[in-house]
Amino acid sequence: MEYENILLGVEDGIATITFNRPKALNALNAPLVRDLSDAIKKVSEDEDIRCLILTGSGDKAFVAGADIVELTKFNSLQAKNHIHFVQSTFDNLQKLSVPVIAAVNGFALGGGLEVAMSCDFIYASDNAKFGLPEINLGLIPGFGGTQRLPRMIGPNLAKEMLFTGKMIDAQEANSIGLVNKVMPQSELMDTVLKTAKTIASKGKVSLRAAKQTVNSGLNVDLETGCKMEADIFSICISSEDAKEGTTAFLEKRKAEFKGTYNS
Ligand code: CO8
Repeated sequence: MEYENILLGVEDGIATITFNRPKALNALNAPLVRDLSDAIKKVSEDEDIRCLILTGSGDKAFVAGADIVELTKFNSLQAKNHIHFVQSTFDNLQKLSVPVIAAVNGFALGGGLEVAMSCDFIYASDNAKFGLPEINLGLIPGFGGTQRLPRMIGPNLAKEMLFTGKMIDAQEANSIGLVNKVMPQSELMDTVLKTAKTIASKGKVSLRAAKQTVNSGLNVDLETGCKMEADIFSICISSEDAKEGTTAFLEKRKAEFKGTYNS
């Protein structure tokens, strides 16, 4: 399906969503988020998709934040309704059963950083810049930034970024654990695709289980998390993928995962 504000492509089981408003540095307005929400639903319904990549059009920005022109038109109630819609869209992104990689190719500010943090991990080009600059607008983040950033980099560093509104470069983002890998922009998509292909070659059942166990475990104490791990492991072990993976190891061949629970 054609969208006005994003591009959705699927090749060899790997889907790519590209934020596509380059003249506004891919800023997130309501029509773009509606497109994103629909595309996430499509990805969730397509059994053949094994991995999703998010990136931005052009060589300057991933997403430069919420659309500031649009947000000046919201009253309090409209702002709250819009925020609920965007937050639920980012939650749906985070809860997708397939792994999601953010390929950050430039500015990831405000809502741009918030959408990147809703992905499973971030690879960045060396020109990328990250920040929550809402404080400079007399605002705070509204799409999960006050919650996800401290969980990712700790409260002290997150508060410094929130209170100063400063941007950090890709190297610094890498050094504080916000970004997994930094590379020249010309290598970003190839590197992300390579990782996506590695992920796509694994068993769908165990990928989903690994993602779900980490995400759910982050919200509970260690003991409860380990119990969840045992429960989810016990479901995994009876899957066809697990039989194939262990049999392939013993037969000294490459596993061919089908992604089904029952044999
Ligand atoms: N919204 C709308 N338009 C934008 C945005 C944005 N966030 N960012 C850039 N643009 C537009 C510019 O206005 C400009 O348009 P034009 O060519 O028509 O003048 C074009 O993109 C290019 O931008 P610049 O000329 O500014 O490019 P520079 O290279 O000089 O600067 C920056 C790049 C540093 C990224 C700069 O554009 C900037 O600071 N942008 C704003 C960043 C920002 O503050 N983001 C946070 C926004 S708030 C937010 O994300 C969440 C708030 C909570 C939402 C609640 C909703 C109800």
